[in-house]
Amino acid sequence: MKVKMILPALTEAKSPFWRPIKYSLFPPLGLATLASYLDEDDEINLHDEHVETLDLNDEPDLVVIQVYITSAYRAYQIADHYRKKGIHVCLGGLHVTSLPDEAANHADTIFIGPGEDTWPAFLRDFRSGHPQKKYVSTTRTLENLPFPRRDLIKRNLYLVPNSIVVSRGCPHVCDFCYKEAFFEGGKSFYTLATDRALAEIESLPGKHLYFLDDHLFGNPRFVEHLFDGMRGMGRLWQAAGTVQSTLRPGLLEKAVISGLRSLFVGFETLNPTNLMQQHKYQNLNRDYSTAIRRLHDLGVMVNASFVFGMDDDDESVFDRTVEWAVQQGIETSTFHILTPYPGTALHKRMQETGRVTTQNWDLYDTRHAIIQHPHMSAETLEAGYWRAYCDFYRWKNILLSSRAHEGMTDQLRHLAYAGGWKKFEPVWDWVIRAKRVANFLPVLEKVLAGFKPKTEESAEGKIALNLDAD
Ligand code: B12
Ligand code: SF4
Repeated sequence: MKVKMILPALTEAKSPFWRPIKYSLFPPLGLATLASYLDEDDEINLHDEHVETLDLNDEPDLVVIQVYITSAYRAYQIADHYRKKGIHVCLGGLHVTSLPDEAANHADTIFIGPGEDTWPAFLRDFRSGHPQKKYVSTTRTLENLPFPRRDLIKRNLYLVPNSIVVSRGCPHVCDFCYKEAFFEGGKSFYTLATDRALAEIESLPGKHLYFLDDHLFGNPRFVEHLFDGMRGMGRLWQAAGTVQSTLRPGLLEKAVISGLRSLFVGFETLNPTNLMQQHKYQNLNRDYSTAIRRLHDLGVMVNASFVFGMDDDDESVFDRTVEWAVQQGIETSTFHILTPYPGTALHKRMQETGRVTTQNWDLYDTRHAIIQHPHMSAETLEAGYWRAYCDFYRWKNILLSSRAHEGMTDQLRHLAYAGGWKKFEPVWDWVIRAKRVANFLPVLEKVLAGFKPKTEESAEGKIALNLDAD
């Protein structure tokens, strides 16, 4: 059977004028996971439109498309094209789960929720000639999960080919997050068995890993064993975690010894009323500065995530947040405008009070104001968002922020990392077009390692020094 798997891109990622590096970071891991359930003699073509041009002139037996909200229109366009040719089209992923009726207009079969249970069921039905119109995930387990078919991934087109997930979902419930809607009807947080996770990690070539788990530290016992198992593997890795998890004694140290060098942390807002409103209780009464200091003291760079436009924000939120982030010596920041994704508790609340201003999914990219805010116009929100990015990544602020670190090496690493992402965008643009992204992985590894060759020993040394200082 000929199977074509497609991750469609949002318009920006295909621009002939400008290619942001963020779309050439990670390969389509979800589709590579689904591909692992196909037979050995199936002919699989896996395409990621973010990094390659799609050829739509083929005639596969089955087309499989992953749909995110921002690429939904493109996904439907591709689906319609293949359906006109009489080819069976499957649509699944986050947006399909949020809005199944919309997606069903463009598909022969839709999938609700994660695919590990429904996709093999569909394949059996399809091969026997009786595919259904809709499959709903109910069984949530990663037991017997095959390794993703990474052989189908064009590694040279990505800066971070070794992305991996060892869990699904998250133990928390924040109003604006996609997670509750996506995992409805079953468990919303579950992990691989430690040995299975370690085996997949060992199978990945090179040093660098990026855990794409929503909250890698969500099950402390699981990750403690994982980090113990990773000790000695010589890995350098990045991941996402909560403020709370960075404050837990002992766990972060284990993570660092096993190779953690940069963590994406959801600070979201500096305002406790906002946190209450979004039910982000796990951030309440946590000392953000202590969390950052702890990470920095252990040699972990911080990628801080902030959301603008929660109800208690006003026009001062942009400058205050940037000023605070610079003072803290945060290396990189990701800013968002509050965006209620369909299916979330936030969306329900906003919709009920008539505050959602558009249903144009292209604008749900967290850069557009698509809600009415009690104190700010859409223009103010969007202008503030762009100003925050501009200000945070001014050389003056990058330099200032790097001085929050004590050692010269950490200051240099800060400059190289922050500057590398945001100050050399024209270089990235050229590198992407020249298909040379993969050549920069060794540079990323060097920067993460703080320009030191022996990562693990230096981490242990750093932890020992910190303990002595205490
Ligand atoms: C990596 C990532 C990216 C990467 C690349 C995405 C990629 N290559 O897949 C980059 C950096 C480009 C990116 C960009 C953006 N992202 Co993003 N990203 C992620 C992240 C962290 C991991 C995705 C992943 O690999 N998951 C692991 C794999 C195994 O799971 P999966 O992909 O979901 O696939 C499973 C199921 O969904 C299902 N499935 C999926 N498709 C199909 C199809 C069929 C037929 C079937 C049966 C099943 C099925 O089966 C798979 C196995 O269970 C997620 C968070 C998350 N945890 O998912 C956010 C996330 C997907 N991103 C999000 C957003 C908002 C964005 C941006 C708009 C952000 C921005 N402001 O720039 C952009 C635009 C994305 C776009 N192109 O349209 C949201 C999506 C919200 C939504 N409702 O769609 C998420 C959920 C983050 C969040 N918490 O809000 N992102
Ligand atoms: S902690 Fe993060 S991943 Fe978990 S529910 Fe909240 S926003 Fe979502």
